[in-house]
Amino acid sequence: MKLPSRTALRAALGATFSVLTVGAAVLTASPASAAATLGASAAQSGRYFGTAVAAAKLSDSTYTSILDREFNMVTPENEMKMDATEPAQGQFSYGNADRIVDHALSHGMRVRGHNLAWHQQQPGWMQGMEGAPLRQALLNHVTQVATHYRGKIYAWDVVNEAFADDGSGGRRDSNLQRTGNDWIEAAFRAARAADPDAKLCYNDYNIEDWSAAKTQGVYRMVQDFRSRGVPIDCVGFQSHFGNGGPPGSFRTTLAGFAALGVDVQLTELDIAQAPPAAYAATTTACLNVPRCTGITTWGIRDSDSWRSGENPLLFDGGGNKKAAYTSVLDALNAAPPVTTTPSTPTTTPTTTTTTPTPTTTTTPTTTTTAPPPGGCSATVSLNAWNGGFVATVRVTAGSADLAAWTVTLTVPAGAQVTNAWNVQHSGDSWSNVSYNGHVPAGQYTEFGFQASGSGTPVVTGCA
Ligand code: 9MR
Repeated sequence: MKLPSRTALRAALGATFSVLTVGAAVLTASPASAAATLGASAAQSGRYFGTAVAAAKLSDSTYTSILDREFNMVTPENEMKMDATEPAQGQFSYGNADRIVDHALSHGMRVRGHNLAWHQQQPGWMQGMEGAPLRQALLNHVTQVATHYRGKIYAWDVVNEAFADDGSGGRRDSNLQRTGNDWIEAAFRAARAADPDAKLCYNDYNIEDWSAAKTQGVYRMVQDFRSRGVPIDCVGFQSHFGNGGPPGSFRTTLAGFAALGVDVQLTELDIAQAPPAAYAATTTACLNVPRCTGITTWGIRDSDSWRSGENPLLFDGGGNKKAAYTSVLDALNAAPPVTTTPSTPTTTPTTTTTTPTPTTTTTPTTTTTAPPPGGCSATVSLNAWNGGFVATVRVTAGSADLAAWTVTLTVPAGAQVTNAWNVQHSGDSWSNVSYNGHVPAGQYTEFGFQASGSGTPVVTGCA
């Protein structure tokens, strides 16, 4: 995309598969606990704060010291694009992207994959392709890249910027679009098959204003995908703003998409001249929408920005915090703590609903029990931050259907469970609730809980 000369510029996001929420508790967060970094302050309300990262800058110690201190989500700025990962057809190149992913994961950050399909940044061999061969090449690309990173990606921008800027609310013309209007859903299905645990997002710019035709066009697509079971979990709002900041309807837009059952995220935030009030308004728009699960700025220092002439980021060229940094930090620290509202199981216990989204971070850790034949096994994925964690426990049936299950799981000493969902528990015994006891052979269900404190929950049994 080209840098627009006007004010509003661009936008990206993730959803969560969970069943219904049971039980509730309120985290206590006192003002005295105001966090000192963007990542930690976002974590207090269960969100993340991320940045775009360029592999070439990982050798710059000023850059990495800010990155490692402040952020807990990373988006490779260019290194996962199609031209970077498949420079010759069928020959994949992951060196620079791997360096970013390795840095992020080894520093307790998560990764947003950007992106699997885009009309721009296509490798030369693809630019000249059309029709069925292009469709096949696209789906192979999605499959190969998502498979390479399987298990390492929090959310993928599966498709980027596929809608037109002409006020029609329709699709953008491109060689990909000309392979058939179903190219986007085909890409999402291929991505889900390759990495079932990554959240799959559509990412675009100039979709922040609820009244814009482009916003409504994307909304209709997401609505259609949700109604037909196309696997989409999230929408990314790039949020490249002029110095006026976000449109007044931004919160409405985020809430409107979230109501479709997807998570929403601000994926490429930058604001011309970085007015503190505009940054605060943008941050607050996200904080006011429970399913707005995180914010990513498109670079760290002004000198790192694709719009460097407009000084649009939170750190100046010397790596110093700008006034906008403080306004974002203060807004994040003012956010209410995570709460989960109890909900009643409905007639369709398999639907996805409330998302106690485990957002903050550290490298997910997993513990497993051996699956006894005919019994069940349980694995724990952990997303931890300084002072707390969210555990997601997957209960997998063995060779026979489960009618009910109980996982024996010990919470680390000193940690205190503040809320749990899809489970009833007493001491170390965690059992199914009314709607998730039946697990067909070889299938799984998940429950989760949030805790203050630290350490790793240990599973010692599943029956
Ligand atoms: O910041 C990116 C810049 O370095 C690249 O030259 C450009 C083209 O690949 O992409 C920029 O990032 C874009 C992002 O991938 C998608 N949304 C718009 C971003 C700014 O152009």
